[in-house]
Amino acid sequence: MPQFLNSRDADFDVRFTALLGMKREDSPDVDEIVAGIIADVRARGDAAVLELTARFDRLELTAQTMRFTPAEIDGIAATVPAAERDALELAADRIRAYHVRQMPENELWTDPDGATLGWRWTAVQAAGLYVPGGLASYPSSVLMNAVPAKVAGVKRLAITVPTPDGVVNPAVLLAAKIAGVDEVYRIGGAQAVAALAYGTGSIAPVDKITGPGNAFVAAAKRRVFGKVGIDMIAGPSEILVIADADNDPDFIALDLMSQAEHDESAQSILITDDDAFGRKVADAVAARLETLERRAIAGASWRDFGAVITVRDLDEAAALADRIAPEHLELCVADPEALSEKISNAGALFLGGFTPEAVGDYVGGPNHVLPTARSARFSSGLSVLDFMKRTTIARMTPAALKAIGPAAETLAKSESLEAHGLSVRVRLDKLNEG
Ligand code: HSO
Ligand code: ZN
Repeated sequence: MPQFLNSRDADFDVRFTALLGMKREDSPDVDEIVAGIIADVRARGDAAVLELTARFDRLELTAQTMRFTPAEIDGIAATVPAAERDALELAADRIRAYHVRQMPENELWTDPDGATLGWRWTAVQAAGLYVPGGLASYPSSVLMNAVPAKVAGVKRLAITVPTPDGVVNPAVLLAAKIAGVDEVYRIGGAQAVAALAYGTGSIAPVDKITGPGNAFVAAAKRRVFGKVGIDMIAGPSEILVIADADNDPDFIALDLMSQAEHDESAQSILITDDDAFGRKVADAVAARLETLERRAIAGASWRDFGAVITVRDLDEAAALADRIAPEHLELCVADPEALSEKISNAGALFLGGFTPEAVGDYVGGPNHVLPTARSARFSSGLSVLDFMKRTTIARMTPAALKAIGPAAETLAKSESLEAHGLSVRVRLDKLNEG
């Protein structure tokens, strides 16, 4: 049974605060092991990666066979059923169309002092995308990472995907192909992250690494941050649904279960202004949990972290949503737009009763790599900007330097940085001579 909370209850605030503070992730401390793996890859390059792959993935590779050839990718991708291929293509098209609109503008203007100022956006040269193996080897996540990178203009995009015992999800390779990925390597774990960050004899280093992974991958991403950029360290999935009594309880139950089935540590919360409706949704969840294929995972998530919260009105729901700062927020109410304007802390919004969150996981267009663990208070989902950087531009005319240079000189003096001040002064002197 999930927790039932009611904002009218005296202990509501204490219980709600406890819900927010729940520690959901029990990530093992693997940092020491990861530090050793990274050091080994830095020192021995390919040899280390190949040895670790043999040990962890039971796969004997060489520097040559580490990388899938284009012919191998084509052959394996061709085994994906046509319906799945069509769906991936539709998803890629929609994700591309959405992310093209995120492309930022360069700016350049001349201010009243005569200074020309602005900035210019450029793509990172090379990016690496980590794709998990096994159960969470999601082709949709390949698209969500690779398509924005290519839209941003990343020239070289490399994927690493572990293939334990040589097994790979063919749809992952097809998604990589559809997205225009340039290189795919059969490696995983901290050794793959290290290879992408530092390079080996046969893998050139990248500038930015994105993509989800297990505790080893997360620790490795933290460790290589600074040498390369990283996206974020994603935690278990979350969904908050705000729904009024005009919904079908079974629809809402399935929306809650769609994230619960990701992970035993996922969190699904319903906020409603109708207590009886909340009970009906909980009953519908219980019924679905009898048969869902992933009932063990979804059931554990719902039992340990699920919650049904009854509030007095939707304004109260909006205020609670902002405190939760969920990864995904569904607004299944009569006027979702109006309600959405009252909420600012959410990774992704899904408006109205016909927008199940799962549509956003696959084909809506917006990215499904989103801030978790309440980080939507200060961060955003993956976008083209994650694969770009901004260079500022300044050009002074002589008149502009005359106008603003003396203030720079004064500040340089106050900071006791003589060469700073002199670099301005010698130019001003020359201008004053002329
Ligand atoms: N909902 C997940 C992403 C995903 N769903 C991939 C299905 N496949 C992110 O929270
Ligand atoms: Zn999902």
